[in-house]
Amino acid sequence: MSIEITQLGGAIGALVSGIDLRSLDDQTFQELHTAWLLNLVLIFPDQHLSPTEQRNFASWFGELEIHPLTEKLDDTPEVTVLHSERGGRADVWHTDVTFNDTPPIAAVLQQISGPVAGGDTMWANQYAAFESMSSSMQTFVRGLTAIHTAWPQGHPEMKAERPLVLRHPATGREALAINRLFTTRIPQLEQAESDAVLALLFAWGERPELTCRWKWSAGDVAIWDNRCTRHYAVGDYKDDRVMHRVTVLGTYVDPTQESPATPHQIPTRLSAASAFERR
Ligand SMILES: O=C(O)CCC(=O)C(=O)O
Repeated sequence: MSIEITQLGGAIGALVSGIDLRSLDDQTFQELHTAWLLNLVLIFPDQHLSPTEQRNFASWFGELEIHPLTEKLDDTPEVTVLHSERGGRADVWHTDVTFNDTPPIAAVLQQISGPVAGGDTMWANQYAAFESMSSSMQTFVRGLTAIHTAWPQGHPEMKAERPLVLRHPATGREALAINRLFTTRIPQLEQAESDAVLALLFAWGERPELTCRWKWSAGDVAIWDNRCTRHYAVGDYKDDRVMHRVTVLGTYVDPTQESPATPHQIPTRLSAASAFERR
């Protein structure tokens, strides 16, 4: 397969053409994986994957989640359905499931049907968010942790305290690791200080210069790296919008290790609620 990769935004995102996600081989996967680590979000237009094909593609990247709570397909439970008219809207900048100690590493999203206009998805590069700070600010935030909770989904007891800056296990780059949906507090600071610093850092990581945006057509597929991005589903549409999503759990798989890059076993493990459920 001879694939072509072109940048989508200056800071994040790439379009991949000349590929059929149904028939990956080890070498093509390695190419894709490298491009994914480099661009953080890959878009594959016009793929029209069946639920099984979407699940199989995602399973190249690691172990998959079967979500205990969300609407999913009966015969392919790894596929969650995001239906805008049934609450499947995610129009707040977020990173998925950061209230878990090991949030998912990736999500594979496909548009099944969408509005005539609007309903784009945006992603923001959180390496660039960190790297564009002054060194004084970098030093300050490196010393902090943040509390993340699932309160928007009605589960404030589900929480994690994680460093505010995380080093990506594959690239070694540091990324700002907070988001306005789930991050509630910097415990080292007084409440008012924490509120002000979080407000600054939320906005800092959402600047247009850090983002790319995809206008979907049915059958388009995206995969993002949840360890170094935030995303936002723009809520500017009226018609129904249906997306299929498969989540790759936070067990990192290093494709350079000696085991061949073949898809992972489909697991039966359950894990915590993800972002779109908050309504
Ligand atoms: O529907 C979208 O465009 C994004 C969905 C989303 O935010 C999510 O799956 O976490």
